[in-house]
Amino acid sequence: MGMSWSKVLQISAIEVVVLITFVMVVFAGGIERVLLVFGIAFIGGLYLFKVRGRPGAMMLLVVSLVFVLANIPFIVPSLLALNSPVEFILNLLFLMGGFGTIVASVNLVRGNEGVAGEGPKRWLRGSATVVVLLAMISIFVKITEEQATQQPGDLALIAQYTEFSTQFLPINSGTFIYLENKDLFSHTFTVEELNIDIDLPGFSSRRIQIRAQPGAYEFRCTIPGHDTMKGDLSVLETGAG
Ligand SMILES: [Cu+2]
Repeated sequence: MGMSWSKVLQISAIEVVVLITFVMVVFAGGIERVLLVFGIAFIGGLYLFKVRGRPGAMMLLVVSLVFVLANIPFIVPSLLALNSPVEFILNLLFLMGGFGTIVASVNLVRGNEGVAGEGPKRWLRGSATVVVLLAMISIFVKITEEQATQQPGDLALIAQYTEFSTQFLPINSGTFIYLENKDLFSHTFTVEELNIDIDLPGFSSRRIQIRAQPGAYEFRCTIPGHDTMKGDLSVLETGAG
């Protein structure tokens, strides 16, 4: 069929939004390589669409369906992290971009004009409004939320690049732990035996006091795919608290 790139990009504008989001997230760091595979598949789909038309649209549809389904376990916790605008807005764009790609691809497969069609246009306007509204709410929540700061005597545990800064946390009962997430996506600090389950949205900090009987406990992050984020929490003796 053959089409100019500008025409391809024009009628599949949402794919371009998704690709730009990819690039942003990859540069922000800490994102799994799987995303790159999706990025390449998207570009492949765009190219196939340029040279062959409909088969490319089918490929874009399949890739965007798999993309949205595969990302739901990661996106859902992030969408609950309203108090972390960077994470929240990026994931919202991800989700909307994914859905938008599905809408546009379906339209292309049916032989219509992709994003240029009336349905996708309405969808785009609607979701843009939703993103802007939710982004404003998220920023408001962030501004009004108190961030924890590290106090003298606190034991610090930093989450960065989907790793905890240490795998051994020897504490006395009553010790405060200062938790900081330096990634732009969510982690948790979870100690099941002690009923501790702290959400750490992207770029957030928390401070918690741990009171427990002496013993060995396991702390970990419960986000899917973060199985390596775990360590030993040893409570050495019962403190004055
Ligand atoms: Cu994690």
